[in-house]
Amino acid sequence: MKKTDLEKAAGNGLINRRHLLQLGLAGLGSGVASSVLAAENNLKIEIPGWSKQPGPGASAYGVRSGHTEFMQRSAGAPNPLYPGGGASRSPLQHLQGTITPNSLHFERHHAGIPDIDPAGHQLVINGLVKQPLVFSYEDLLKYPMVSRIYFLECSGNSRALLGPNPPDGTAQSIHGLVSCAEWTGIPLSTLLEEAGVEDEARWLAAVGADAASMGRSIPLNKAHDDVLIALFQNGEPVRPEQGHPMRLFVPGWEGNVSVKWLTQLKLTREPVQFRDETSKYTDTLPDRSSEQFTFPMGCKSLITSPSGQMSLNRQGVYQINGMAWSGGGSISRVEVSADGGRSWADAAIESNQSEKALARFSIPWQWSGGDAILQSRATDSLGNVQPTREAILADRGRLSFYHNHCIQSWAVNGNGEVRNTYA
Ligand SMILES: Nc1nc2c(c(=O)[nH]1)N[C@H]1C(S)=C(S)[C@@H](COP(=O)(O)O)O[C@H]1N2
Ligand SMILES: [Mo]
Repeated sequence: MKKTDLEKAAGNGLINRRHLLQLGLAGLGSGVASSVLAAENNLKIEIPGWSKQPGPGASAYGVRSGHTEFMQRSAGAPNPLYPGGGASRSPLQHLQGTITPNSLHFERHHAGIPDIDPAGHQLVINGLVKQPLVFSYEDLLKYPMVSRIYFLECSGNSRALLGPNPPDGTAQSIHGLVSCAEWTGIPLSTLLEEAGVEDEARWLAAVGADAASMGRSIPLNKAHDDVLIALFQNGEPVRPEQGHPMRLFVPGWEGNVSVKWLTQLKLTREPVQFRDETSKYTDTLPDRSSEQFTFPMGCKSLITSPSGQMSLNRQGVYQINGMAWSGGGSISRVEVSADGGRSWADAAIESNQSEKALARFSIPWQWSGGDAILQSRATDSLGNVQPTREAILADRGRLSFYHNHCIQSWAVNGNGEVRNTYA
């Protein structure tokens, strides 16, 4: 098939996605080894060493292939003034699908990871309730549980894009504070019902058992809606990094409210005004007033391939691939541009479009060696459309840095090098 036969979907090389199926690997461009080419050229097929003798047998606990160890979370250097504080980021550019492996789920700790023995841990529900309750881990395991796939995103994710100069980063370094898992646990509404919430209660204060005593206030209507006491993550007990033995999971909302190592839930009339909802996690406006309690994470998407610091080593057809999510619902549409936002084409959504979970999208793109600016723009089931960086800055000014969900622009130059840029 000749280049000219490809049906255009938008400017600068975006093509109709049915071509990806028609072309197959052999049609994608030069230098691609495939079984088809090997057969045509009558090449001799060598039997590799690993096919000639049995390998090791079954094991009690699995580890990943040694050939995939380059996929790592990136943890910053430890800060002696902030023991255990900091974050590690998921290697988004290496992952596919919508579930983040537990070992690569991003982390954000304010005082490190406590080593909690579940046998000595308690969850207390008190405050404005008819009957204060104390649960052990064993008690909670006896309750009926539900399983839901939800993303988790730190509200500080992507903040580097609000600085004056575009950082020369990767999908991981700029956007790696988002991950997605199947969370299994007890609907909080079940436990609240058992405790009996007093009529005047409006808020719920959640506190963690780590040395940071992380506390956050959550409006009671959300607590009754879809909040979980999560005990399992992708089928295994919640990892220590993610809050073992239990965490609050608040779907679609800024990661900070999903309090890890959860030990207390107190029903109150007013928000408690914890440190992390006053001096932190508020958005400072141009007049220096601060917006408090910006809970749902915005409608957002990101191209993960090609992405920052990758390079295209041949001209031809590429599959643009990425992820999209929204705290407001499910992803209903993802558009992609190869000309910096002048023209757009609809990408295919490859995954289930479930509420507050990651979606995976793709679209084929013909790169003919010229400059390009690749962007993606998500729309969610409430009709929210991902904004440009300019729109975010115009709306919020330059003092605010949480909750950035602007469109990411990756510039491709004539050498095929991909860099973060401001379009
Ligand atoms: N107890 C406690 N809960 C916490 C934190 C913490 O430091 N301590 N960090 C919060 C922040 S800022 C985020 S973004 C998420 C990160 O969850 P993860 O580490 O499982 O990705 O946990 C939240 N819950
Ligand atoms: Mo966070």
